[in-house]
Amino acid sequence: MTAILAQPYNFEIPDGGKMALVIIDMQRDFLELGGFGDALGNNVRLLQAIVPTVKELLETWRSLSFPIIHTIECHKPDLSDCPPSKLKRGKEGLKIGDVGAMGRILIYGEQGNNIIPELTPKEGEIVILKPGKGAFTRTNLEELLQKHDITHLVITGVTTEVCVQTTMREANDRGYECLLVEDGTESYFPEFKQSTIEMVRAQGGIIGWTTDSKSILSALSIM
Ligand code: TIU
Repeated sequence: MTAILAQPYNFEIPDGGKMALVIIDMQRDFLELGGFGDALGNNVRLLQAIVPTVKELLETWRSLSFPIIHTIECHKPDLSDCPPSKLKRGKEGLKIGDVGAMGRILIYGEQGNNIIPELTPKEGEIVILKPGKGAFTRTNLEELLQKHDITHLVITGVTTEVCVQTTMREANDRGYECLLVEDGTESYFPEFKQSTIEMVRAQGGIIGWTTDSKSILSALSIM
């Protein structure tokens, strides 16, 4: 069996395309000015550095016909799926549903809510619309993973300590083997990214494994 060099130890690649690439919330709302990330007071430019890495992984997964899952954090236009606690957060005039430079903030279908053009999903790829931070909460992700016989998740996207870590924890508790791509994830807070990487792989991989994209690409190239 082929394995990916990872920490705290090698991550074994399952046979038969059971390893999905998960790309979390690579939306204009988090990476560009005028979106949700910006409205929360963050420097969104920090997140743009991982786009080429995630794109390279995406193209590799496409070339291997391995499963691909994109997620979008979003809410319905009437906000009926947004808990009051989430809605209340943020600055007046810049909350979820308010009109920003790219349309209504974090609302499905608005310009700012789209995945960035470099990573636009193709037909046949799974797209999960999620109202929470974790991709399993109030979505059919688990059902889809079971339907497609997916057991391993290679996780990328933003932000490391919020939607990425929450999703990874949810997946780990459901029995999925998760590998976090260190150069394929980013945070508005570099120290939070580093801590997340360390806490995921501590205690013998309590939540999963971490590695870099080069190790993944090199393992896949000799399969
Ligand atoms: N604020 C922040 O860091 N993240 C989010 O609100 N959502 C995601 O991480 N996608």
